[in-house]
Amino acid sequence: MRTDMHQNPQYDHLLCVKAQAQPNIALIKYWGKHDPATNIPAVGSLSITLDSLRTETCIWLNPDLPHDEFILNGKNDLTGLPRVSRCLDSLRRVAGTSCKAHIESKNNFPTAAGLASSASGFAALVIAATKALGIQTTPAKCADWARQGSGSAARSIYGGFVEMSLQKRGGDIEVITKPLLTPEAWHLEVVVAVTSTDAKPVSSSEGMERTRLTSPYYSRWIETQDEDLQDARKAVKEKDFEKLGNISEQSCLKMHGLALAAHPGLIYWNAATIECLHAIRNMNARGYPVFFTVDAGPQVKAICEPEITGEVVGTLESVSGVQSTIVSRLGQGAQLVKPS
Ligand code: 2P0
Repeated sequence: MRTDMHQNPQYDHLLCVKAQAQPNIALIKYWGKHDPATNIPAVGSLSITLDSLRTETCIWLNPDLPHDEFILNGKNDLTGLPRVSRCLDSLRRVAGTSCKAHIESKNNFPTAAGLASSASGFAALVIAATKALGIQTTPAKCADWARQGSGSAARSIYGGFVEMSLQKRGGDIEVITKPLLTPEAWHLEVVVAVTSTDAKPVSSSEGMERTRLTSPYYSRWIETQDEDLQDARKAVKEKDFEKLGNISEQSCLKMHGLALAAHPGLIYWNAATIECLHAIRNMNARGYPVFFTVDAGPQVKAICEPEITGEVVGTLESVSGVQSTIVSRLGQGAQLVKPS
């Protein structure tokens, strides 16, 4: 079965399973791991899933392959392959097979540049792979497998507003990801100001570990996260834009303050990033319902009420160094799609 992203004609006769997922943007940030080996986060987080940014992933199981193959955006990705194979290994153990897979994945937005491509990537991979391997599953289980691939990926299994929380069970920590509010329940929009399309110099995993080991603020970050989550959860339930904006900006600045104080300090921003933050603060001070967040990269995300999206785009596009903007509504969770 052929798809538009299909690179290799030898797969024409094999069955492809295709899934899509959208990145999510954390309003209350995840930064730091409780256990790097199992990828259990040190803190809970709360996010919104986007609509117009998209990863599409096709998987072909092929018993003749000696190892997995991973094509990302049309190129053989040997760097990303070990993480992809590790995720597939967990699923193969459940399915009781060792059959290898050929995977082709494509993003319609810059990869590894602070736009959460690993979140949508692993969410799409898990949805496609569980289906291909015939695993009977639930969204909660898919979220947990996606989280083992990339912490933020669990949140992209669901649409709208999503919370990932940590619960202690005896000596263990259980990670629970669940939707809080559908995208239809609160119509917010996101304007992404792209200030660079280069891949970030320090990966999130490496940055988090460096922060955990060297940032003097790390323990306070862990201690204050539950209160931030509680405030944000309440703001989402009450659809209180101002409250959500305040707590989200604070969480973003706290995360970056923490990372800046690591050794060597992690500077994910460029000059345009900071100019955008000032421009958004300035709009907000003039009464516009808009707030910012920034992830481990230089792009700025402005979250706003839909009536002012055009003005937010205009403001951000006039900032020197902004290359383009992407507008998105909130979107649905990861799902299977028909191969084209
Ligand atoms: C988040 N970020 O909550 C935070 C905010 C970036 C800044 O999760 O190591 O790719 O694969 O678990 O999920 C980006 O890190 O990290 C991230 P891994 P991930 O969205």
